[in-house]
Amino acid sequence: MQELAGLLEVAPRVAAALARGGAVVALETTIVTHGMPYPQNVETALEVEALVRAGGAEPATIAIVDGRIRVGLEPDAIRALAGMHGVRKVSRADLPFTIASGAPGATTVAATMICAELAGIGVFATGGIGGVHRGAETTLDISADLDELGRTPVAVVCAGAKALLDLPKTLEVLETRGVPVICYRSDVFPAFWSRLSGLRAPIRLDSAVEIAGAIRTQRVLGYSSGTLIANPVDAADEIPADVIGAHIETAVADAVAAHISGKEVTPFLLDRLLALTGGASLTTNIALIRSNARLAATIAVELAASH
Ligand code: PSU
Ligand code: MN
Repeated sequence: MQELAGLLEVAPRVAAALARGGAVVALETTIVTHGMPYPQNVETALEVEALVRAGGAEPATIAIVDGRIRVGLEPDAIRALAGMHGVRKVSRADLPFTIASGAPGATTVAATMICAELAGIGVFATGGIGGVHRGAETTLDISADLDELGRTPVAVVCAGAKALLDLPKTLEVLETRGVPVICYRSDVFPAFWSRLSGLRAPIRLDSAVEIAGAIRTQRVLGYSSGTLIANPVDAADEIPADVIGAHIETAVADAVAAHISGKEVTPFLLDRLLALTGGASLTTNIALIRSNARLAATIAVELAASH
């Protein structure tokens, strides 16, 4: 009989941090293989690990390598993954098959949450979550990230969701799934590249201490759902909603014209926006991930202190 231990390899430094009740922050890899071009993807992945460490937490970058879930990739393994061609984008539905096949896989928000939970990690930093796509009323394209947030008890720190999604519907689905959506120091839900989406923050909290308190209470109540912490990108780094909005319209129209569907939609749109903004979307993307890594480390340290 195959056992979980044989499929899950937690790096000794991560296992040690967890064993002593220390702070650990999970990090995803789809952002590396499908979300950013080389070499910014590798540079950002390594820098984010350094920021988590500087914040007093142990980083645990997650991917599927050689038929196992690896929790806590070392820099060489991150570089290797980023340099490979044909790495699979792995969400919940793909995870068992990818592990069984032995092929390399990069985990999305949904799959990273599953792996973090299996390893006992409760806090995870990323850029943006997947959501309800525009036109979902006919395509039914709704990211598995939303269902995962509704069923897996991991706190995900993000910069909101991209305005190329249908943000009102994304927030409705999160509410239906019972996911607390906490906006950090903002009355408005952030829209990834922009600080403002025009949508009211479901919950506003202004400190990591308060956020950790809310997460702890959620755990004590036995909720099986995750928590979403939406951290607006710094004003100095944002692309205002009206500027990015015009490019998003173009990118979405291009995706429809090119008949892009399924898992290719998000990578296609990100790539188009990179070209349409002359690289500015990537600069903002990197800035917001850094900011999310710092906040996630602070929250993880708070949670560990009250352990
Ligand atoms: N947003 C980004 N970069 C990314 C993603 C989202 O700015 O790389 C990735 C994340 O891994 C997220 C996934 O979980 O896309 C969502 O894909 P889909 O919509 O196919 O579920
Ligand atoms: Mn989809």
